[in-house]
Amino acid sequence: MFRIGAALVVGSALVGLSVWAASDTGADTGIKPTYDKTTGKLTQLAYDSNHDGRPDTWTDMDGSRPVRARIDQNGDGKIDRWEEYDQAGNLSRVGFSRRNDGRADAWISRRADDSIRRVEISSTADEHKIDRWEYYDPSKPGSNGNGLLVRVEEDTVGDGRPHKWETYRDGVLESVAFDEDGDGQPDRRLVYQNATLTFIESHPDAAGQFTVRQRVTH
Ligand SMILES: [Ca+2]
Ligand SMILES: [Ca+2]
Ligand SMILES: [Ca+2]
Repeated sequence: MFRIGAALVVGSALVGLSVWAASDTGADTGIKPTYDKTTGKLTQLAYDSNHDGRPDTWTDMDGSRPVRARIDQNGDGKIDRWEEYDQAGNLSRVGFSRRNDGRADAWISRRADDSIRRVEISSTADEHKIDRWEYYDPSKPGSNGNGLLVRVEEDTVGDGRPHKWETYRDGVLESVAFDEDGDGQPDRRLVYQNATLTFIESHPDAAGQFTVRQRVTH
């Protein structure tokens, strides 16, 4: 579902395409340009990417520069992919709808250091209220084409900061830490071995190191 690799390819293809369309190539391309009536500047491109006669990709343009795009990838009439471009016309952020309800609720930004990929998720589909962060290692295959899940952070109280932390090893839950007093620092950590709860750590010192470690007997 979150194929940023493919996303970036599609993005650059779109940029190429938009420049191409801007040079006015005729009607058979499936691309419909809209121009500002006063300035004559290109403002939008509607593109029928799968040639079914209906546009599915709408790119807002600032002349030859793409600004953002709304895409209905599966043709159900609801937008399911949102692309944002930087000043240089490079794809900078992609939004998705995990619920497929026509509203973006998860975003991936392109970062200089792409060794770990972060997906920002909003349970209320509000890009200003991110309350879940998922981190993937794209060098390892995962179940969703986005790499292997390595950790998750969750804002459980709605203040914009994480209060729950999960780590994964080879895709299996390794630890869950909780912030119990709302200061943004973990107070208790559950440690799993072979997917079995093995230790409960608590009483962190000033440096955040847990000073009490209890073995869980089963
Ligand atoms: Ca179409
Ligand atoms: Ca759709
Ligand atoms: Ca705390």
